[in-house]
Amino acid sequence: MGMLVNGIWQDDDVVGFVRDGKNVRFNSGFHDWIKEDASATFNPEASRYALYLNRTCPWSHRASVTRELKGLGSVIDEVLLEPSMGAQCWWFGNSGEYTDPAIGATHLHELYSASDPQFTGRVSVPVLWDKKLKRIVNNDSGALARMFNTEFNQFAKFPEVDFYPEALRDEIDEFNDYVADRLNDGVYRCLLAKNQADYELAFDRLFEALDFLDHHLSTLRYLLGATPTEPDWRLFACLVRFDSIYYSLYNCNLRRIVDYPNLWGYTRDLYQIPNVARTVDMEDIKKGYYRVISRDGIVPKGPSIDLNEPHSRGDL
Ligand SMILES: N[C@@H](CCC(=O)N[C@@H](CS)C(=O)NCC(=O)O)C(=O)O
Repeated sequence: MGMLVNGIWQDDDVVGFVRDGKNVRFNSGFHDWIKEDASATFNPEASRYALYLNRTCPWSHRASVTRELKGLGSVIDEVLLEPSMGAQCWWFGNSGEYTDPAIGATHLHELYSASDPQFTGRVSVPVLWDKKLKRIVNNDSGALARMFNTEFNQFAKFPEVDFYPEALRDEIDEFNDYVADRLNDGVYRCLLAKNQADYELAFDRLFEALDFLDHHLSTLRYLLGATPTEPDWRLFACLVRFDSIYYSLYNCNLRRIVDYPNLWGYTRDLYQIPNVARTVDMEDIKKGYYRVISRDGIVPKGPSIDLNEPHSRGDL
């Protein structure tokens, strides 16, 4: 897939950064934190930061949905990249629809090497760019969602929305890990397994988790009760892509989400929260995955899924 080594793009991955069925997650690279503190390099400010992402990526999704639901749309810019990867990973494409307002980059890796000319690592979305210091602040989706949740409340339209409430932090951390391991990474382990046994193990762990979550959500509206928290958005990002992408393209085909009564209602419930739908572009999602991973690049027309179908999760 390719990566940066000492700030230079190269087409092959180097040892320690090769993705396969056993290694699916790597150190993101940039871990600075935005904080209201006179001594901090990065303070919360309106119009200072830009979130780079595309609609394909489920990790970007947790940051973009937090930005929407906190009401930070006019505080933190959003810069979209082309949904499908090019020869040098994420890029702005050649349709003219996507451009980089910061440094006129054609590829995302240029923003990485502009931030750290010696950067070695994978070039991933999402990325939070500081327009003032002209560098990446952080490229870890969990950290970005957390910062949007807690550090921008003075500018947020909905400061009262809290996806990491103090009283639930231990349970949230636990569910975050479970969803990351079993679902977000679990589908990739199915895709990238190098042999039948590894694939079957990944497949069984994935569906065991979906069965467990379907049961868990039979009595609770959201993972931790009556309001959504961080792990709900991590799970949503996987579930909303599942039937269109992972079921067919990633060989995760024991059951679809529409076959799980509770998970399917839960996915619609989250989707129908105001402003969530604008973070989901199923056509872009399909293009992003199929054009790159399927052998012929053909994007399937189906399945036909109605995320707006009413749900009765409000009764729980
Ligand atoms: N560290 C990242 C990982 C995100 C991630 O895996 N993004 C994928 C897109 S969905 C990516 O950009 N992959 C490119 C690569 O790893 O080379 C995070 O959690 O924010």
